[in-house]
Amino acid sequence: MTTLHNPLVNGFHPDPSIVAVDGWYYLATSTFEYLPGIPIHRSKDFETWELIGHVATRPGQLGAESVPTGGGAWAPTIRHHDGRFHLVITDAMGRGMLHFTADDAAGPWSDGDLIVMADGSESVFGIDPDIAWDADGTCYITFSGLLLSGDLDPNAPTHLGIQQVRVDLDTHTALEAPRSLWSGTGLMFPEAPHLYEIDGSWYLMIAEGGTERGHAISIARGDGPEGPFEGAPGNPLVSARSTPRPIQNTGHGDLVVGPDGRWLCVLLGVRPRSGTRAFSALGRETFVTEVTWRDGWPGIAPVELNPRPGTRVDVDFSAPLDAEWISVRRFPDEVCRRDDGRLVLTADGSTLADARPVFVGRRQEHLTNEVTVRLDVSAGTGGLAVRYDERFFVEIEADGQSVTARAHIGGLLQEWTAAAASNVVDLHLASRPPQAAAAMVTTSDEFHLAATVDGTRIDLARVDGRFLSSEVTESFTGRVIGVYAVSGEVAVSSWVAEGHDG
Ligand code: 6LW
Repeated sequence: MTTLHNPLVNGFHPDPSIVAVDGWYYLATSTFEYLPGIPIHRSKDFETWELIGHVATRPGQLGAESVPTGGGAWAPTIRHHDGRFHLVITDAMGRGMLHFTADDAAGPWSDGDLIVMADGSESVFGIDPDIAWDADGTCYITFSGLLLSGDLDPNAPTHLGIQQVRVDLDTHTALEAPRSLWSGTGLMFPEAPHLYEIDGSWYLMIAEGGTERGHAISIARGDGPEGPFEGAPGNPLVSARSTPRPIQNTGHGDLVVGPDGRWLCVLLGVRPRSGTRAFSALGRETFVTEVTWRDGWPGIAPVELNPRPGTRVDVDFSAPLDAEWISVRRFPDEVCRRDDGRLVLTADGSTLADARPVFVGRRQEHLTNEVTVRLDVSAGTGGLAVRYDERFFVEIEADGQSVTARAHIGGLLQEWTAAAASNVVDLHLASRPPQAAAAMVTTSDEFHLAATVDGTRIDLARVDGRFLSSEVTESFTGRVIGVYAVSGEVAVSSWVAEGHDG
C-alpha cells in the first residue's frame, strides 16, 4: 500500500514518464491537440507536484495547430543525459516522431527535431518512443510500430510490435532499419516501451492489452539494449482487468527510484463510476504504485486509490495566467488577453463545434466539481463550457438578453433558455454525483447548469455526465472546463472552481 496520494496528478494527464535528476523528479504527460503542449511537473518528495512549464510553448514545435481530434502530442519519454534533459514523443498526425532538449526542464525547450529513417526520407513511424543510451553513448529509440490502416488485413494486428533503431542524435537519423524486439505476452497493442539498465541487466518494460480495461504492464530482461529479451515469469506485472479495483485501465508505466530508495512506477489509470463502473469522466490520470524486486524481476503492486483533499481555485485576472490554462490547437494568448483585471476573449466566428474555438480552460481535476464565472457580455456573447472535443461538449451561454444551456452530444443537441436581461451574469457549471435512480446508480455524474442574474438563481438544466467520459467519446483526453466567446468580446472578471473526490 503506498502512502502517496493517488491520483498523483489529477485530471487528464495520461502516458506519464518520469526522470530523477539531482534529487528532483520530473514528470511529462500527453496533451494531444491542446496547447501549450506536454506539461512538466516537478517534485522533491513525490507528494507535492508543481507544474513548472511545458515543452511546447511556441508555434511549430508541435503540429497541434492542425491535427485531427485525438492527434497531437502522444506519450512522451523524458530522460536526462550528459547534463541535458531529453524528451521524445510522437506528434501523431502532426510532425511525427520528435526529439526535444533543454538545459532546464522548465524550459525553454528546443524546437523539436524529427527523427528520420536511415535514408532520411521520412519520420520513423511509430508511437510511444523511448530514448536510452548504453555505456558507449549509443542512443537507442525504442517504440511501438504501427501499420497504416490501409495496409491492414482485418485479422492482422494494427501494431508491428515493439521496434528499435539506433539513432545519431547529431543528425537525428536512424542508423539502420527498425528491428523487432520482444513484444509482450501476446495481448493486443504492445506499446509504451521503456528501456532500463539495472544492475548490469537491460529491462524492456511495455504496456499491452490496450489503454482500456484490458491495460497491463509486462517486462522482459536481456544482456544488452538490443536484447534478446526474455519475458518475466510473472507477466503481466500489473493490470486491473476483471478486478473490482476503483482504479482501472492501469498501464503505460515508467520506473524510478523514489525519495526513500524504494522503486516506484508511475502509470496511467482511470476512476470510472456508475453501477458497473462504466464511465471515466476525467479521462486518464497519472497514478503511482510500489515496485519490489525479487530474483532480478520487479513486481508492481496493484494501484490503490488515495484521493487528495479537495481544492479551491480562485483566479485573480490582474495577474498573468498560470500554466494550467490550455486552449485547443492554439495558445491561450491567441484567444484572450488580460485587461484591467479581467480576462477578455475576442470572438472570431468560431464556436466550440470548430477545430480552433476561442476557448481557454483548465482540466477538471475532481469528480465532484463546480466552476462559477462572472461574465460581462455587454459587448458580445459567450459562456462557460466543459469540453471533450468538437462533438461532445456542454455549455451555458449569455448574450445580455437570455441564458442558454446546450448539450452537444455526438451531433445531437438539446438546449434550454431563460430570459436574463443583464449584461453581467454569473454562470455555474457543476459536476455532481447522480441522484440515485430507483434500481441502481447508472451514470458517472450529472452536470448542473445554472446562472445567477441580479441575485436570482436560474437553474437551467441537468445533463447526464456519461456523455462526456473517455469511454463514450472514445477520447484520449479528458474534461476541460473553460470560458469561450462566439461573438464580439466577453470579459471574465472572476473564476472560482471548487472540487473534491468524495
Ligand atoms: C499512447 C499509447 C496509447 O501513445 O494511447 O492506448 C496513446 N495507448 O500508449 C495515446 O495516449
